[in-house]
Amino acid sequence: MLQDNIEVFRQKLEADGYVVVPGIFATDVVNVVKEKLSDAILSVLEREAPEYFDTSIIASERDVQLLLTRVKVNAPELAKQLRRRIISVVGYEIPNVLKENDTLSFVVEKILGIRDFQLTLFLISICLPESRDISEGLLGWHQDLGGAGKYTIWSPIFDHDSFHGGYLKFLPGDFGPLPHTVLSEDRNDVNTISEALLPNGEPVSVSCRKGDVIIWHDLLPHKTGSNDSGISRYAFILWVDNAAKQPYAKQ
Ligand SMILES: O=C(O)CCC(=O)C(=O)O
Repeated sequence: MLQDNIEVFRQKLEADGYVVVPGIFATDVVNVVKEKLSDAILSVLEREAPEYFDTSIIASERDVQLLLTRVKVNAPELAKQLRRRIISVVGYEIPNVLKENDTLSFVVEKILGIRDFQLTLFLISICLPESRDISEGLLGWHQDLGGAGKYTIWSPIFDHDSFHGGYLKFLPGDFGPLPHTVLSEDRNDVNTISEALLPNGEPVSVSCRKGDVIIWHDLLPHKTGSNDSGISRYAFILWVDNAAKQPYAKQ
């Protein structure tokens, strides 16, 4: 199935700057990431917000994810701080596990045209419930600009009910580097292109299912799609590039 459609995916990426490729990560691979995330949520909550660390309600992994949602409802500022802490605890591991994945290697080679690749960074994206703006930790319009790799690979950890609204928004088009002038909520996040400087075009909303990936190239303007649902949304993000290239920090 993947093999049969590989050329279609390659052409879609070339034409629009992004592509959704289904069925890349098996459940056990996503589970490794999920367990790391759950551990990080629990350890940060226990240490930094013990009033929300309620083990009696933790019957399943899903409940662990809901703990953070509960903080956002009761204490939005605290939720933002915890979100950053969780990202810093869990955010920069695992590329080696994922790099061993044959399906991912196949995709990188056949769709991105990179035979010997490096995954330089691993980041968990946490989009808290009812979040629609960079002041709430979403990333506004930006280009990745080759910061950590030529392409970004984004994959959700759960199937989520804000699926249809778009996990990400893209502005397809052939753009060079655009000025990034708006500071993001967190100095470790990327800066943002102001709406006034955004080129004309029709943004598209893009989602996928757990195990699928969304891939885009580093000049494609994109932003986090809002989370209009009542529960947090989680994804992992990889930057991929030629192994021979020296990685350097994201802009
Ligand atoms: O997951 C997100 O919120 C957006 C990720 C993104 O835009 C990026 O990594 O460049």
